Amino acid sequence: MPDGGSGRPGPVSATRHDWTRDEVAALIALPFPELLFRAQTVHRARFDPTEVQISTLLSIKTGGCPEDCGYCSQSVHHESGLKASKLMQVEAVLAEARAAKAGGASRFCMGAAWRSPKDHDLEAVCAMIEGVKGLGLETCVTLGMLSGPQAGRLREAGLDYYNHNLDTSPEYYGSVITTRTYQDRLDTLSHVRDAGINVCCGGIIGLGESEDDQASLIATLACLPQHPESVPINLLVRVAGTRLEDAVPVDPISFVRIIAAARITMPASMVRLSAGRESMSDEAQALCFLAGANSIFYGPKLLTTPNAVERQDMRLLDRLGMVPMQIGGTAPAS
Ligand code: SAM
Ligand code: DTB
Ligand code: SF4
Repeated sequence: MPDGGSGRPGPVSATRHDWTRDEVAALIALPFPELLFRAQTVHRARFDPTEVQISTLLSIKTGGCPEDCGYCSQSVHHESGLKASKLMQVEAVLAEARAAKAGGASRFCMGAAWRSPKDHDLEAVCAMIEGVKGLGLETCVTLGMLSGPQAGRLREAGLDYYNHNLDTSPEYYGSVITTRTYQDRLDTLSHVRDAGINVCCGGIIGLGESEDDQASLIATLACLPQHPESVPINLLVRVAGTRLEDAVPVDPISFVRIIAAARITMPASMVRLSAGRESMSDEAQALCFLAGANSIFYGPKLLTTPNAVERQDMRLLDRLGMVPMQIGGTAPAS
């Protein structure tokens, strides 16, 4: 898809895939008015700034994960008090998807606490994907590492998006997760891409990483051969019992700066203001929208932790004169 394919007004800058960490760091450090102006300019060239894409999350298989991600309530290496459960039945998942659609979601995202799916579990997830698509919703799943054939099977079932986050910089990754490598993540992302599934890939801010790590994460995402269609930027939800429960809270203005950098470097991607909204003020969220975020998770829960309250979300959008994006309203990334 050529740049500017959305047909929306405004100057369209060239999409680059050669960002350096230092260039991104310099962007993040711009005077705030300059940074937001640049992010707004890029955003308006391809998107209607009043529209927000709404996704709803469901944990279809919770807890008991063998990985040791330092932030995660679902790792067996943590004592978060979370009760592990088996893969949900298809009908129960579809009931949740119907409720999400009735609540205004255009995409339904299903997450499983696996290192990688077993083939028989993948078949059950394929049935969920087919059922959710049948309701007229876009589908996204996040199941851990995939082989090429597994990605192909998900595509065959009609999967629209696969979420697989890089989470942090390549340099800091080993301080957060030791049970897999950055290259493992990149390998799965290329299997997903090769299978023709849209990529949802982003990270977490607040893991104790440096500003250089934050710039490096954004530069890594922006240097992927094709930008992810969807870029979730999560603010760490500090879960008691996890290794990062006492991580230093992030300054909301610094968080807005990261959102702006994601918008500027990946101009055609949907940038999702993801986990962590519950702890943000309405004003900080409004700044994130001004910085180019145009997607949120909506609903009572994320995967295992509470989300921002729905009534307040709709009131915020209303106060800002913003509206939920309809299915198909997303511009493809390049
Ligand atoms: N197990 C799969 C995986 O790791 O890819 C899928 C589920 S995992 C929970 C999906 C993503 O949720 C992680 O990559 C991470 O970015 C995000 N996440 C998990 N716990 C989080 C937390 N406490 N705060 C913010 N984001 C979190
Ligand atoms: C993403 O980037 N964030 C979502 C989704 N993709 C799967 C998950 C957020 C999880 C927050 C912590 C929890 O609820 O367990
Ligand atoms: Fe497992 Fe995913 Fe949590 Fe890591 S983030 S512990 S892989 S569920």
